[in-house]
Amino acid sequence: MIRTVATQPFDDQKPGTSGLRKKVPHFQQPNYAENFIQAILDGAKLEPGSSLVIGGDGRFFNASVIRTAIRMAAANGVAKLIVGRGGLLSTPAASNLIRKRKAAGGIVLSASHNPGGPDGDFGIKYNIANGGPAPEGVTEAIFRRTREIREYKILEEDAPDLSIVGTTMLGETEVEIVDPVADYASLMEELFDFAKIRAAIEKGLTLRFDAMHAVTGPYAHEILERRLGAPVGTVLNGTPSEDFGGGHPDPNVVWAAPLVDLMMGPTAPDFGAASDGDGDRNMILGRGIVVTPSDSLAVLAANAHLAPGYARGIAGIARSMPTSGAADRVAHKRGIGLYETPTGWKFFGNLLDAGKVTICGEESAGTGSDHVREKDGLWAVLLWLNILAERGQSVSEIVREHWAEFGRNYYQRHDYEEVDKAAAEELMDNLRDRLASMAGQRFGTLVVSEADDFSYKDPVDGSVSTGQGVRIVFSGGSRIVFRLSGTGTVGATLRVYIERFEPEPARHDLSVEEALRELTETADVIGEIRKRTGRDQPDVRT
Ligand code: G16
Repeated sequence: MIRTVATQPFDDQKPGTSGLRKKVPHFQQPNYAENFIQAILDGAKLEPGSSLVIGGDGRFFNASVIRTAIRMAAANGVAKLIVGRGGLLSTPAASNLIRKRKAAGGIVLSASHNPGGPDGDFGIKYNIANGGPAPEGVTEAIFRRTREIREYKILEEDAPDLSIVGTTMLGETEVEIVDPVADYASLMEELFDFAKIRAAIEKGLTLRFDAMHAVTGPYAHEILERRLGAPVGTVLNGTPSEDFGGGHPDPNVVWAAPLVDLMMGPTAPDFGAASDGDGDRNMILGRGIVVTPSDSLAVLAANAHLAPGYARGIAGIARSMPTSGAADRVAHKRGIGLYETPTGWKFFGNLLDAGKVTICGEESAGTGSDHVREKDGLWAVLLWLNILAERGQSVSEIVREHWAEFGRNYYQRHDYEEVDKAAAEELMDNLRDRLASMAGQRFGTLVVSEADDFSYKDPVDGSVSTGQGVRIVFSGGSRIVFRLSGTGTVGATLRVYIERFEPEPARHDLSVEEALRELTETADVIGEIRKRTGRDQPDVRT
């Protein structure tokens, strides 16, 4: 029986960089999640007979909203639902299932790397038929529906038992519960030389993978420990928990500090990695080295041909604008295309679909390829392992050789979190107002060569996205980028991205702080960060 429930629009359901993210209590308001799910189902304009994939990262409230989403999709006439067992699907596994099953799209419940639990964050995003995040045209349509919604539809019957793999009917809708890991693990076996990685592990290559109590635990146990033969205990924090063990499932030096300490210490294994809440981000480490996401993208792009899935070479590379230019140097030297997009994986979809690029990456710990349409944490881990197995060198040797060949882009991102929203917006407006007069200005030894507010015209569909971040470039190529995050849930997060290119190998051993000191000071002068935010220091440096 379909029940039609009267509701009122909420005025704060505009999707951000990656779907709608709010605090759990905010999502728990009556009809809040239902309104957004109905807006997705309306905005997605599904054809009759369509299938949808549904899954999430297992955070607090996931189990309840999954069941609601199933009942609402059934009430709205979706013919078939493919749901991860226990309501779990990593974001890349969801992307893979959408593509493999030719579904019309997917509803993924995740707030990614944001903390979970009853006072933590929750999120809902929609992915389209190519498996990728909905592009702006679709998120705008969803947002418009949230502003005019007056009712939603939900089935009276409860959703089936999600713990049992198999197919049942819910009203007119077929609901198939699938093993969340199997298809994804098979895809990884197609792309990478598992025999070679397994042999390297047998010969003594040691590794640790920190799943951060999040969704990748079951994937990593299956792939790293079972299929690749790494010893039990290789996967740390491998059981998903609703509050991620009380931590932030954010793979960076702050939130994955125990792994970083291990990798910097005397008992470090050869290779370390971590992934985030929904399994799309990654952090890569070697003994004594943390590889920045921007460097990791460049190294993976330069070496991808060593893995069977990319043996024919890569068509091109895409990176988000704030990501360092390290990958550009690889593209230039190899004579392949380099595309600079706004922040957000959704901007890579068209480039991947059109075959213009094979590998994409972002400074925010995301790397991926055309195998799915999301960034993919374990994919990055496996490509690194494949490269290590082929080259027989350490992570540190590979990175240093890379810098010697292509130059080093010193890079750091400074995050000022929970800043007063109005103050952060004024800071950005003030910067924008001064852009036109900035070229030629001198700050210490730095002279501004160009300054703009990044805008992007999609080369495939011609759509234009403006206001994507203020770039200040200095002669010599160093740059500072200012941008407000689109994924925070409290106040505003100011991100300041600082980069300096150093071609000379003799100068590749500076500490990042030392290499970027003058630029960091200049960022405060130009952005008036202290004055406008009242902050002396960023909360997080990655
Ligand atoms: C999302 C997007 C990424 C983006 C990141 C940070 O990642 O998918 O493309 O780079 O947010 O965005 P912002 O700088 O606006 O906070 P995730 O892993 O949070 O879904």
